[in-house]
Amino acid sequence: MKSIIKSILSVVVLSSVLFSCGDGGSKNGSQGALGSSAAEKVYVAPGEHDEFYAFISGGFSGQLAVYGLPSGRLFKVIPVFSVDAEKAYGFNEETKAMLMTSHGFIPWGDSHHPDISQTAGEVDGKFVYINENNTPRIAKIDLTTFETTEIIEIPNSAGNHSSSFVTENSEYIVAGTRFSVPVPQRDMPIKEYKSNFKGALSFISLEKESGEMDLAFQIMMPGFNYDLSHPGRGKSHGWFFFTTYNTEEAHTLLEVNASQNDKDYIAAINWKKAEEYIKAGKFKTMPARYAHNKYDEHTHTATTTWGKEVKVLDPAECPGLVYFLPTPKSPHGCDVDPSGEYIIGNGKLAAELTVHSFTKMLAAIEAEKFDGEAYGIPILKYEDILAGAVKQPGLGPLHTEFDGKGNAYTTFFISSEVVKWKLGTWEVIDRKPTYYSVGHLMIPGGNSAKPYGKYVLALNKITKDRYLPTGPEVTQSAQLYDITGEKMELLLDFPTIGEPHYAAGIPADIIKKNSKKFYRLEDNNHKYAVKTEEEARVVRDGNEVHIYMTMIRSHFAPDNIEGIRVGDKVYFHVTNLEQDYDVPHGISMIGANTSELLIMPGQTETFVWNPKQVGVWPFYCTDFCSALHQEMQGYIRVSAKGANTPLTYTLDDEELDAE
Ligand code: K7E
Ligand code: CUA
Repeated sequence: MKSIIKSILSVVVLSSVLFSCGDGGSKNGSQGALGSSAAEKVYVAPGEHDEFYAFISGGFSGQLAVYGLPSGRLFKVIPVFSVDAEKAYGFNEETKAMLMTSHGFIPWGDSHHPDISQTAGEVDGKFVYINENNTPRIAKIDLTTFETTEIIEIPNSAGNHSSSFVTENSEYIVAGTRFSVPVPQRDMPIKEYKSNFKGALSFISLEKESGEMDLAFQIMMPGFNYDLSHPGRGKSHGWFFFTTYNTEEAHTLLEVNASQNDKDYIAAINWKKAEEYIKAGKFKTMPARYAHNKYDEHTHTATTTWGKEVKVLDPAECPGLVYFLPTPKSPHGCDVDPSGEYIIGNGKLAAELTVHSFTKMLAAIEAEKFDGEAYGIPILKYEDILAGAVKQPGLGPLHTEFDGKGNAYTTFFISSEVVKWKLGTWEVIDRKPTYYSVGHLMIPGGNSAKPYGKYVLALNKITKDRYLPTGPEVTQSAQLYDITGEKMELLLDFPTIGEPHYAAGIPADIIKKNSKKFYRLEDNNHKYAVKTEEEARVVRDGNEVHIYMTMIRSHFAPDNIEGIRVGDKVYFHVTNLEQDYDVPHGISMIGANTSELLIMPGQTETFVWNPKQVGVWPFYCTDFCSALHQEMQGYIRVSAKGANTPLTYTLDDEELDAE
C-alpha cells in the first residue's frame, strides 16, 4: 500500500517539475486561441453587456468577485469575510458587526464555494451564498445590491469546507466540517482522536423571500473529514451527498495515514427523514454559541444576535438517515448530474472516475444489502450502487460539472486538464489542457437542473509564465472554453482576485433588471441620518462629538467645524443626499486610524476620528464625483485638551453654535 502511495506522490512531484520547465505562455498563445475565431467569441464591444455574470470566490482573499462572461472583465469585488478599506467594510461603524464571531471580531476569512439560490431547480438570481472555511461561516449576498447582508457562524465545526450548496428550492444550504473536532470542544489529548472527535454536518434553512438563514439542525457524524457536498435534485431531491476522507481517523501525517483504506465514503443524507426525526423530537439540544449577523438595508447597519443552542441528530439512533457509499480512496469533489441520478465522487488518488447510481442506491437500501456498518451507519456494497466508471480519464480528478446535454466535464489537477465525457456510456469525448493545475470548473447554472452549457470556466491554481511576471507572487487565473461543439475550444485567459476555488454563473438577464440604482432617502432609517442640509449639526456629549453631516455635489454640510479638542472621540455620521444612479461620495479625514467611507446615494455611514494633534485639519471627498469634486472639502479646528473654543460649525459662511 505504502509503495502505491509513494508512486502516486512521485507522479505529483514529477508533474510539478514538468510545469516548472514548461514554456507555457508564448507557445500556447501562438496556437489554438489566437489561430481561430476565439477573439471574436469573447469580444464584447464597448458599451455592450456580457451575457453571463460569474461570481468567482476569492479564496484566501475572503471575498467574492463579479466578472462578466465571455469577456472576463472584472466589475466588482464584494467584501464578504475580509475587511475592505475601499468600501469601509469592517472599518465603518455600520459593518463591524458583520465580522463578529464567537471568537470576537475577525478581519479575514477564506472563501471557497459560491452557490446561487434556486427555485424549482433553476438558478433564480436572488442571492449568492458562500462559505468561509477557517472560522466556519456562511454569507448571503443580496443580488439587488451586490452587498453581503447576512453571515451566520457554524458551531461544532472546523474548516467549513463542504459548503455552501443550495437545494433545488432553496430549502437548505449545508455546511460540513472538514476537520473533525471534540464536540463539545474541550481540553483532551489529540491522540485520543479516534472515535472521540466528531464531524458535524449542518443544515441551514432558508427563508423563502428574504433568503435568511437559520441553523435548523446538525447531524453528528463519525470523526472523518468531510470534504465537499452536493444536493440531490429531481429524483434525488431530499438527499444530500458528502464526500469523506480520512475514514481511517488518523490525526497525524494524513498524507500517508489517511491513505490506508482502499475506499472512503460518500455519506448519503436523507434530509427529508431528518426533518421527520426533528418533528418527532428525536434530537438532542446542545448548547452552542454562534454569531448571526444581519445587515439591514434601511438602517444601513449590521447587528449581531447570538445563537445559544443547536438541535443535534445522532445517525446511530435515527435509522434511514445516513448511508455510506464506498468510493475510491480520498475523494474530493462530490457532484450530482442535472437529472439527479448520477452521483460522482472522484477518488483523487484513483485511476478511474466512479459514478454511483441513485436508483441502485435506493434499491440496495430497500433490499437492506449492507456490507457492515461504521458507528451504526450502514455501508452499502460498492458493486451494488455502481453506475459505471470512466476508465483512465486523467490524473488527480477533482470536480465535475454538467452541460445539460448529457455530458460531464471533470477537472484533473495533476494532469492539468478538463476532460469531457458522456454520462451513461462513460466514454471520454475530449480533453483540453489547462494552464495550470485546474481545481474547480464552472458552467453557468451547472449546479442546477438547468445548466447553460455554452461555456465552461476552468479555475486554475498555478499560472507560472502565462502572464507578465509580478515578483514571486503571480496571479491565479480562469480560462474560458467554448463547449457548444463536440470538442472544447479555449477562448480566453483572465486573472482572478485571490484563489478562485469555485464560481457560480448565471445569465445576466436574470439579475440585471433587479439591480438597485440607489437607496431611497425616505427609507433611510439610520439612527444618525440627516435628510436635509438644514438638519446637519454638531452635538457634543462629554468628550464624544457627533457630526451629523450631509454630502451632495459638491459640498459637505457642515464644512468647517471648530471647538473639537485633542482627546475627543469624533463620530462622522455622513449621509449622501444624492438620489441618482452612480453618484457615490467618499470622505476621509487626515490621521483617522480607519478607512475612508464610500457612501452610496441615500445611504448613511459612520467613522470615528480621534484627534491627537492641535491644528486645523482638512477632510475631503475621495470619489471624483463632479466637475467640482476637488472643491468638495472642509476643515476641523482642533484645540488643546481642556481649551474652551466654542463648538461651532459653518456652511456657506453662516456660523452656527452647536447644541
Ligand atoms: Cu479549492 Cu472546492 Cu475548496 Cu476543490 S476546493 S479545488
Ligand atoms: Cu463628492 Cu467627490
